[in-house]
Amino acid sequence: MSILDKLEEISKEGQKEVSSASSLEGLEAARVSFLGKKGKITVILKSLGDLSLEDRPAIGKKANEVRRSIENTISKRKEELESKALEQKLEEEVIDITLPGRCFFTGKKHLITQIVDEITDTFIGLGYRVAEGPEVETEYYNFDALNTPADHPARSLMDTLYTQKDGVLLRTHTSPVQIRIMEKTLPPVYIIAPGKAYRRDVPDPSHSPMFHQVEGLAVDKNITFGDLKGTLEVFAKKMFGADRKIRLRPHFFPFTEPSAEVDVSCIMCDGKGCRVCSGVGWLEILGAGMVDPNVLSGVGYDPEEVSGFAFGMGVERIAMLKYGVNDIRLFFENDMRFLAQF
Ligand code: 2NM
Repeated sequence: MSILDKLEEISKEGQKEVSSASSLEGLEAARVSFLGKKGKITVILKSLGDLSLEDRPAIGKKANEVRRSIENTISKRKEELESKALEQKLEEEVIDITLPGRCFFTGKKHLITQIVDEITDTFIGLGYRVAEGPEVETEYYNFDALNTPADHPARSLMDTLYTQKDGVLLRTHTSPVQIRIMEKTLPPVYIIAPGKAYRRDVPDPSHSPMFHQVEGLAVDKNITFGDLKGTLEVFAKKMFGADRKIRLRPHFFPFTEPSAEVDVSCIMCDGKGCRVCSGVGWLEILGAGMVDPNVLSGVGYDPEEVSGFAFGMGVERIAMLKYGVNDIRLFFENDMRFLAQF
């Protein structure tokens, strides 16, 4: 076979291999096998020097034509394969912008914390300061300083959680915080004490051995029962709606005299009577009264000089009324299906 025929054969073979390359890798392999250092055409071009002078021009010309034509085919095929690869990549990466986004739960404050914050903010707006104190208290601050007699049932092992240590207990209300503040501060005093309180209760729909309280205290010259009523009315309207009314019923607490329980007109029926208020039109929201002179003198205040009012509320109770929750235990089970609703 003549070299020209051989070149013609290599040309056909090269065109076929290059055109049928199905990937960029395959195309490169084909290029190397024809145009690489030891490629079929390169070998012929390198051997031109061994040919006779008459044969050399024709064969050289043909070899160069074949090389150029294979090069052309390679670059055309390369373009085709590259655009095919790009198209495939674009198809794989296509984004459906009509799909709804995925929602992530961002977390939020526990409902009890929300209510504590809301109550706290209302009283900060009225000029009160926030006070905190220990949850493990002494019998003195929890009972004695609050005018609670030695034989009062609240002190019993049935109602109060005592520690191993004599005279040390878990506070049953946040009032001891207010005693501690009064002991070291001269009047005027306007404070609220939010925090946890503990009682020896078996859990049921309305009892939990740990619950939250916000208590308030105002001591100043000429503080009256009217000041107490006006303050609680502002609070009740802020918390339950501007249309709410309040009423005070006589009650007894060891630390206040006179004392009252405070009701808000039913948030469901506005006082007409319904299932929520058991037909009476009123819901109990807190206890309150004028600070007993014994409590004032116990912290070194002169009951002839100053007077004060105090109140206390259960945060879980407020939350249950406001949101229609019927079991206090739901607040402490940490079921996200419940908590995420608020
Ligand atoms: C209540 C009801 C009435 C109260 C009294 C005091 C203190 F320390 F000033 F004496 N703090 N909180 C009080 C009064 C609490 O809770 C139902």
